[in-house]
Amino acid sequence: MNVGIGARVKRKEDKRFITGKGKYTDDVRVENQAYAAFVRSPHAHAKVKGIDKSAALAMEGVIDVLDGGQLTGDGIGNIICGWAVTSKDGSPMNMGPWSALATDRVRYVGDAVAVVIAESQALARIAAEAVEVEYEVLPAVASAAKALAAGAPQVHDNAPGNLIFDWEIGDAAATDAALAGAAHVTEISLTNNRLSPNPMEPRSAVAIYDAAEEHYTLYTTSQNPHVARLVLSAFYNVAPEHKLRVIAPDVGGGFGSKIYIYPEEITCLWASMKTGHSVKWTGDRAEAFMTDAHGRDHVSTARIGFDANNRITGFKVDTIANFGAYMSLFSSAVPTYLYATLLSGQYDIANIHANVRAVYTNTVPVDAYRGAGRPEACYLVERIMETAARELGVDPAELRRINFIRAFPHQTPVIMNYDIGDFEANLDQAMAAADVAGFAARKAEAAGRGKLRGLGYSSYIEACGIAPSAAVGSLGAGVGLWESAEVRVNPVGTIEILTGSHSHGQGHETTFAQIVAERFGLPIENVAIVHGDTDKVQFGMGTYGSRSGAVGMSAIVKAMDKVEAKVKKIAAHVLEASEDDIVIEGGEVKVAGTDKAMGWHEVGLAAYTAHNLPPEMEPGLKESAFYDPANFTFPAGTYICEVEVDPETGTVEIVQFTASDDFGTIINPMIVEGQVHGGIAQGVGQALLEQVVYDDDAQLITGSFMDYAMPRADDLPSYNVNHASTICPNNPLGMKGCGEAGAIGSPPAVINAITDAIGNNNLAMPATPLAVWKAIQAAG
Ligand code: MCN
Repeated sequence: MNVGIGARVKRKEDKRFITGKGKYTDDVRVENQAYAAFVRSPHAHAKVKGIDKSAALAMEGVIDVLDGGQLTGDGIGNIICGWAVTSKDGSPMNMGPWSALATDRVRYVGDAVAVVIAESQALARIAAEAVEVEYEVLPAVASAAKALAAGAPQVHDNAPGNLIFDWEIGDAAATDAALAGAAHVTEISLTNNRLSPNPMEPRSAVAIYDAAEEHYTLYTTSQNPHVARLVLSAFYNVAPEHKLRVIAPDVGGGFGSKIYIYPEEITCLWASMKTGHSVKWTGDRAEAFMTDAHGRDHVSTARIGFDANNRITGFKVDTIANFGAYMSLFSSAVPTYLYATLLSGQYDIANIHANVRAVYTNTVPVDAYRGAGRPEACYLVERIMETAARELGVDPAELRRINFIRAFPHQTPVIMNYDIGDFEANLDQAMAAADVAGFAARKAEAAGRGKLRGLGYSSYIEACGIAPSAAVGSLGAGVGLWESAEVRVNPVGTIEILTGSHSHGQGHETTFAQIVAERFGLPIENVAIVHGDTDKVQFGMGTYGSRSGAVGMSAIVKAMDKVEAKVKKIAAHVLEASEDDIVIEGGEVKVAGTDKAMGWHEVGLAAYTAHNLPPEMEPGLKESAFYDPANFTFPAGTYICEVEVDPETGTVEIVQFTASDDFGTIINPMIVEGQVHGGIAQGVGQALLEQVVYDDDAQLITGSFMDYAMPRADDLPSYNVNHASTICPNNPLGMKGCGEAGAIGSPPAVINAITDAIGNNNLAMPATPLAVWKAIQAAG
């Protein structure tokens, strides 16, 4: 059976997942186990005047109640954002202090004030209710626009006017001039609705302190355990790196929300040392809604200019980004380096300028959620293109076609250098697959039934493979995000791949094994993937930004190159041939054109039984590599959504959703399709259903699945997913990421389709039946 590149190999990991044998953090059972429950602020903004722990401490089985004063007293550092963004006046970002347990002030509903450690989870929760916190309630603000207004409540003393930074990219004067001279200017204002990530597995942590060794182990729901260890050590002062092991076992989805180090992980580690117990915390769904980093929450206005031939002359954007109450690890990168740098979309635009203001509010921190910045860019670009097409009276596909970038590499005015693509091929493929030619007839037929049909396009582009050190360095932003891998051939000829990537649903155990099995001609069962443990894997930057294929697998290829070179030397020595004549073929290491061959078990044995090796060669057969990409990869494509709207009720049915994606070389089409399906489901969720709502006092209104609508099977169509690929020239496998595309490309396609159907462009996400019905009434 072909298991190599392009094969639809079933996921190896699914056996344990679908038989309930996955091992998640909450499944970890250790000796001396105690449980943590957090005392959380019910107020969005308040001074903490006092904490009365006595009732909780008096309960039998309560081990301790710890607070922020004790935590900071022990030298535990503040949570910080690691990516510097400098305001246009040269000033650094205003980062407010964030202690894992609040000391004097709470800044959002759910901010942790104290932690109860008890002998059972139930007791810990009951005791947490018994902790009396005296608050002095302060005025609060939830909306970023309101937080910028004069007289708004101040979230942090060191961020006057709640402004974190006021950043710009591109040439303002040239863009203004281009718009002034344009034959037509289209203007749009829109909100990118705030979302809750909702992975199936809530966050969890188990901290184990070994007093004899002064050593900590943390099991946690992390997408990047090595980065967790690094920041826990370097920034938060929990333990020196060599005294801390971080393990991310099976993780039930992350979607970006498990990148960061959260207060609970820091607190559990510290509480374990403090109490002498192992400390476990598993959040419930309400805590997830309250405390998992949210996504999106942008308010933007944009103007785009066209010349008389409908070619874009300039694009100007002003965005306000809600950061919530604190800055988390990557938050500053999201509306800047991951958003504004993609505002050129698929189009040849000479002049772009974007201004981004990042703002504190009394809401939970906002950071990456599937796509992180790129969905916001795509939504703005693709909504304004569709709006412009309607204003200009040009077919929306044609307006895109006129403006597509056709020559590569292409340098945009907002930093990105697109390496390769064929945007027209994706548009053509999507239009054919969606039968756009037959749309008019379908619309007429639907009208006969009293229904409104609409068609919406979205030609998206994103930057994945985060992040080339050179690009990151030139942005002055922080660390380069390379990846590392180790390939170990065991003495019996099986192979272990140790990778710094972390799979939490993406199927790495299968796709990573596929490239190794194919390269060395081994059965896929003989290849194991090891990940998620800082004691086993040398280092890693983890999984986000659809980087594990393009960056993580490239590191594996680099390590395999080294292994192959050594294998050839060993075989040449044992088989008494020239190294140049050794080939790896059909699962054997052979002398080309002869029947002299070694199986992998013989090569493995030779490598470890040193007497078989050339005299100058070290024993063993394992190699490691670090791979730093030369550029981002640029997945792109066109999505076409067709909807039918019931004008009586405003109900929207997606009758057809067609995708044409360019992901470069595809390793496993089945896994890639699954990624696209999942991404589109989340994009449809954003477009039609999902929205985090805080009231004017910054109380969270959507605190459960009763209030926050996730897409269900009957909200989603059967997808029509197609591929038209260009091979990425910047990594050895020619891959581009696929993990976020669906969530990036789909929201504008859905909203463009609904607005087309109802004849009113003024419709915000989520397009609930009520919102759509109102828009229909407004359109008359
Ligand atoms: N792949 C492939 N061919 C390609 C590209 C990728 O076969 N041309 C395969 C890869 O080998 C990998 C999978 O597709 O098995 C996804 O690869 P990639 O696009 O590199 O993305 P990552 O593995 O880095 O995953 C991150 C991405 C992100 S950023 C989010 S958010 C997201 C997503 O993946 N979160 C997910 N998909 C998710 N899927 C699940 N089930 N759960 C999440 O939390």
